[in-house]
Amino acid sequence: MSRSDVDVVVVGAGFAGLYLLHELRENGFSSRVLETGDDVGGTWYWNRYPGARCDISTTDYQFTWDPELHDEWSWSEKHATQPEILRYAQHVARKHDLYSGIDFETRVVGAVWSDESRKWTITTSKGENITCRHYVMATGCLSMPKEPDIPGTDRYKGPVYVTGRWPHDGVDFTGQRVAVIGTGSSAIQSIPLIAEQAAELVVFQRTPNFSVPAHNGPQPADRVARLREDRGAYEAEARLSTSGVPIQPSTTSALAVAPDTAREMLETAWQRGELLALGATFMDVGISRPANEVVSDFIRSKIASIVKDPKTAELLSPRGYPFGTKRPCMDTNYYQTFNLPHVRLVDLNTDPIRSITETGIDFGSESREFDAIVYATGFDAMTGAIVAVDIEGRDGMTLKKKWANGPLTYLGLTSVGFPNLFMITGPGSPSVLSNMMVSIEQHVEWIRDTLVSMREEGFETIEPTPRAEEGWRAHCEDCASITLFQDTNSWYMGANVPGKPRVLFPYIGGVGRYRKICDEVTARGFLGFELTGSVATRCNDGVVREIQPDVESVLEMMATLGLPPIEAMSPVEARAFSEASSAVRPPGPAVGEMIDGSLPGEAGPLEYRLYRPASGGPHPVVVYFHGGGWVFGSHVSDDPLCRDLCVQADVAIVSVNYRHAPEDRFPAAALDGYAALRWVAANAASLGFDPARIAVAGWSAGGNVAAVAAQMARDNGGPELRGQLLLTPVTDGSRQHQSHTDNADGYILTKSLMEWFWNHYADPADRSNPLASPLLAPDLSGLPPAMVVTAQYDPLRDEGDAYAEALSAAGVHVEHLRAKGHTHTSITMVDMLPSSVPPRRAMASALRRFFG
Ligand code: N01
Repeated sequence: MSRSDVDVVVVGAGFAGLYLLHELRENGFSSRVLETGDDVGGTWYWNRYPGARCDISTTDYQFTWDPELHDEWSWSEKHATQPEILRYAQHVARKHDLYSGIDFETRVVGAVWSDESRKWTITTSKGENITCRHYVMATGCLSMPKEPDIPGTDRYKGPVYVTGRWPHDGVDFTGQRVAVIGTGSSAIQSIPLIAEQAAELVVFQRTPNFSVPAHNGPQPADRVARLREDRGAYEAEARLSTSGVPIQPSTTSALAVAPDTAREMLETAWQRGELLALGATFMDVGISRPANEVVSDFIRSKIASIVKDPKTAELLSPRGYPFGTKRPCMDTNYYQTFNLPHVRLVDLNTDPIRSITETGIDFGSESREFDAIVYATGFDAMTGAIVAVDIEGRDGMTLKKKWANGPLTYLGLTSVGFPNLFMITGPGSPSVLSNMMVSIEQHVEWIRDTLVSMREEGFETIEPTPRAEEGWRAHCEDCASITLFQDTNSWYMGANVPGKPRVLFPYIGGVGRYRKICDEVTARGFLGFELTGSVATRCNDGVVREIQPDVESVLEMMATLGLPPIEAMSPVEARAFSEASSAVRPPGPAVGEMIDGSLPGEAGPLEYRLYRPASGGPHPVVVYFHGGGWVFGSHVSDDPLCRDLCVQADVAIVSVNYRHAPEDRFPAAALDGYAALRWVAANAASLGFDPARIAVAGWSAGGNVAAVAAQMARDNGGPELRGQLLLTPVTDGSRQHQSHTDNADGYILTKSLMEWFWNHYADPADRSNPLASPLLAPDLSGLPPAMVVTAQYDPLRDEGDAYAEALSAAGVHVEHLRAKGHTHTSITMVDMLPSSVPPRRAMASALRRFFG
């Protein structure tokens, strides 16, 4: 093997580089690992500041690929210190003879792809050019300290320390006046120890952080017991968990328990001394601001009870951003340190640093001299180390230029225009939102298996397609948008580095979901990748995930329940099942008033429920028809949706219990719908509505009834309608549409259930009647303005789309919302699915527009 031409060049000899080197060798790939430092360890090589520890328990933060390590190595504490973790990395490297595969004190200064040779050329700081087929960045997510952005940093003549580049032989602060700038994890770990030595310590804080006590000590007994009992099962659970640590997800809302109970639960979590325990106490800490406040309040109360000076306690108390959206910290006596007489906290919001000077710091109205300054100001996270070297891909494009507005990757592993470039724990993968060991192992194994598979099939290059990359970006954004992360100035969002684009850099869909997606990409013939070789080219273009992440979670949860198919039930059983399901859902927002009554239908009285907003009337009124396939449901079955529309659109809603099949078949529901509409119009004024502002709305079969009622009103002399809101409506029972097949199964409303509904409702001959299939009406002109909402994963999608298009072609003003990643039912799940909020908001806006 020539050392200057290898199969794979790997940058970085941290845990990722070490494991990858091992796997490359095991699988017969030649490689070079290039490392800037003079030893292995990565993060744990560079971050030697006092107090540096891992804040994931050592039961979880260790390699799993070499089972012998578990017997050979025993951790002395629950949260290992930096020297111990570094010794562990060195032990692994020695045991597997990895040192011999690493070039130390060797930086990469350039990397250029050649389409002609299908190889990368890597130039090193030692002047060497190495060609390689594959180039892997194992450079770590928090390895590039942030450039100083404080005025005067170069003026100071005394010693300056950066936490991420700490001197190897330590620093003695005894008797010194020390300034620490920053209050992130590194500062919070080091401040108590620096305070033990310093004569005077001033901490400069821009944003207070949430920190929980580490309670250092032995490994957690419950985890150790589970590992002893069945290590394989424990590790498998970690790999499929949300954050790479096997924690049973909570099913309790922080808002569903009494305040005292919430406090007790949080106190238990606080005492555990585990980073993830507080956030995992409740299911909605990451997605609901009020739920998050329960946890935030608890931590603030802890700070107030620890820090004696109330003013300092308040300054240390984070406010204005949700717990967990900046990386929470773990400490040993951090808050207690501020009770020491020689420790002072400066709030940079009221006393900003005017300049670092030759001898100290000018801040607020003061000038102070210091014997040493510690910068704990963080990192250019996730992308800093990757773009530090101009990686030049196809056609001279550099990754830095491509990522100017935010990193674009497929799976956080690869990027269009950069064939055969892989990133370990790159942006767009769970990385820093996970236990890094689990994520590193998963990426190394995916890259290893991909290279082996390419070799076996004779492919030389692999590159994602633009469609797959854009799809992944959209999926990452969908995941991020249902969390609280996006409004916080955090390094997760790139907000700590001036000029850095603001996006959520890591993938927040969870480690388990992410792993399944990567495995699916492989199983589907490298979906979203183009592979080329001298023998063949293969491109299996596509998008791996488009479904909204919370919708997918609901589907997964329902799949585990093993529910019987509704179409195997009798109508009576189906109605009971539907009512039982409705009984356990959140109720929806409070409205001004709800009144139940009855109105005359086509063949007898029909029940209705009136929802009125709290605001003063007279309100416009929407006559609403519920879903349930004409077979089940009632005037109260869509309660949460009706309340939500009532509040958001500030309209009155009359939800009607039209007659159901099979007892009352077609056209009973249609005729009742129109009769109810007529009655509401005739009695609008006496019911307190504005008689000039009436619309119809409905979901599913109710959307069908609403559309038919609008046509009947047009054809039978009124009432005049201001609009029709049709949510995933049934519009055509006469034939199959493509979406009936595409979305036949797995999305709650199935093709066979829809057939069951139709069979109960209408004879085949009747299904072409426009009163059953409004799409088939010979003329759609003259109908009121419409909003039609269709869902991507709905068997009814195409007939809804067709109705929107047909209305528009007939000159009707139509707003057509194609709800990406949604199912037939998901948009109605009020207070359950954050991703359903925007489509419902759009529906409420449409109602407001109907009524001017
Ligand atoms: O860096 P940080 P870190 N003027 O970015 C402040 C991991 N880690 O090295 O919040 C004044 O968190 C900045 O203020 P603000 C862990 O993932 C893990 O501490 O931007 N202040 C902040 O207070 C962690 O999250 C472990 O307003 C300035 C601080 O400096 C990540 O590494 C241990 C400033 C930077 O905090 C990074 O942690 C350590 C300025 N110009 C780290 N610029 C464990 O496993 C920045 N700041 C335990």
